[in-house]
Amino acid sequence: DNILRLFPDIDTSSEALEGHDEEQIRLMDEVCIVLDENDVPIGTASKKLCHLMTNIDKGLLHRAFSVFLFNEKNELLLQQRASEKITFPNMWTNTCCSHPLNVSNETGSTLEAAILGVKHAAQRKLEHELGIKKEQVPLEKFRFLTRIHYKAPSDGKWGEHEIDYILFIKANVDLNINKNEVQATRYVTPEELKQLFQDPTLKFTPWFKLICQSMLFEWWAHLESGLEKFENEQQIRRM
Ligand code: DMA
Ligand code: MN
Repeated sequence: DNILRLFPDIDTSSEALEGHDEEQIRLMDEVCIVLDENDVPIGTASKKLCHLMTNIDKGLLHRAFSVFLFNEKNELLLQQRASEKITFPNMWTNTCCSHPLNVSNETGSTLEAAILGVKHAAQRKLEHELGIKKEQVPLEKFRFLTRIHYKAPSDGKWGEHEIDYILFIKANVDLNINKNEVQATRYVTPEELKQLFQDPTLKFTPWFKLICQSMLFEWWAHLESGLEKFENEQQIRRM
């Protein structure tokens, strides 16, 4: 991890992973893109290092994306995270989230290149988590809206600190759920989603709540016409 030069006193111990699911531990070796506050890549670090609260508290920030997928009826596909997930297990959230990795087609320094990079990463993870074939979610169908910079603890040890690229896509897809990632899915209308938020037995991820409380319902209302005016926002929204 070259990140040790930038953050010399970072926590690199592995005890935080003890007792977790083996496959999810393996995925903690993925290499994320480390950013400064303006979304400029400054290095790379493992997914594990990027999600330890002790490191986040030292300023470690990485690039991420959040996909919101809608069917032909403009219903949003939600997922409930698997109990095996190390961060935010069992919580309901938007269709798919993850990180562009330090691989050639997912990195980018300019905003334009970074948007293309997260679209490639989105295709990869829609297939990995939900079994959606790339042909059903072609790159040109993704619409980039904006970037959200937020920080959120999960439990004591783990959390998120990301610049999160928001991607909308309208596509009818076939699902083949990876149970190690996702325990349930459902499509919702805006009204149904608002009802779900009233159910005290359901837990939602912090980023999904932030997006719902700010822009989601307005963007959603413009899915059929007028979404262009919300697309390609240059400014990073700080939340
Ligand atoms: C990380 O999502 C990205 C955001 C926007 C929270 P995640 O924890 O689902 O990532 P992964 O599926 O790679 O574990
Ligand atoms: Mn993350």
